[in-house]
Amino acid sequence: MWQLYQFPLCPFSRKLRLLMSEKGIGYELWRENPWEGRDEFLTMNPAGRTPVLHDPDKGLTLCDSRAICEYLEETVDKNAMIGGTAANRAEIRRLVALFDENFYDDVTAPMLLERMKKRLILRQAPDAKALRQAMKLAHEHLYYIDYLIDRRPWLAGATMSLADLAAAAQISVADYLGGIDWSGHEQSRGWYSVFKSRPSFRPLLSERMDVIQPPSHYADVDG
Ligand SMILES: N[C@@H](CCC(=O)N[C@@H](CS)C(=O)NCC(=O)O)C(=O)O
Repeated sequence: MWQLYQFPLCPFSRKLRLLMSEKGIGYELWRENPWEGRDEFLTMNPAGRTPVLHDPDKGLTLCDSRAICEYLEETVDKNAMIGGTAANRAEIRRLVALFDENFYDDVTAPMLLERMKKRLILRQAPDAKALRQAMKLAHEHLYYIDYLIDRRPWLAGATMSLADLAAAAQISVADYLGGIDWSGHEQSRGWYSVFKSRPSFRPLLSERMDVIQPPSHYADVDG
């Protein structure tokens, strides 16, 4: 059985969990706080980042969420999440990069720093200006999702794909940390609430990160 090393608010681990669940791949969750720099963890992933996917029976260790998602796509046929024509697949990969890189840098990473790391690790107060800037940039990203959903049923086209999983994973962490204001984003809200009711998403929404509590609408399917 796969062992997934992660912590509840790691968006890249969330993307992987969504993919594994949608493809029906079983796994065990192993809690890892990458900032602690545990020796055994650094041996598995010298980059010191979650997620890491390990199969003790095969002696196989995979690192980096995008490399792992591609591996699972190549080895498990069920529910292709990077499918369609070459052009469709390029569009899926473009959007995965947009959410893994731009959304993460603009919104999720600053929210994690200000609301999680400063509280749990650095024992510092959050910087209100940095939080306002992250929330402003979240609006820009939600406007782009509104634009896409006005034109397609799912972010990258006619069917759900890894692009939707990557976006929902980032947004769910930002939402947990109070960084998402859904007002004025009906298309994004509708797309995300369909997602929230999927069996793959429910376990993520019920998990909590230590002493940090999400806003009341966070796990509400109609919220
Ligand atoms: N490109 C990597 C990014 C992984 C990443 O940045 N993970 C964060 C947690 S969300 C991490 O482990 N950071 C190290 C730390 O917090 O010390 C991936 O897709 O897996």
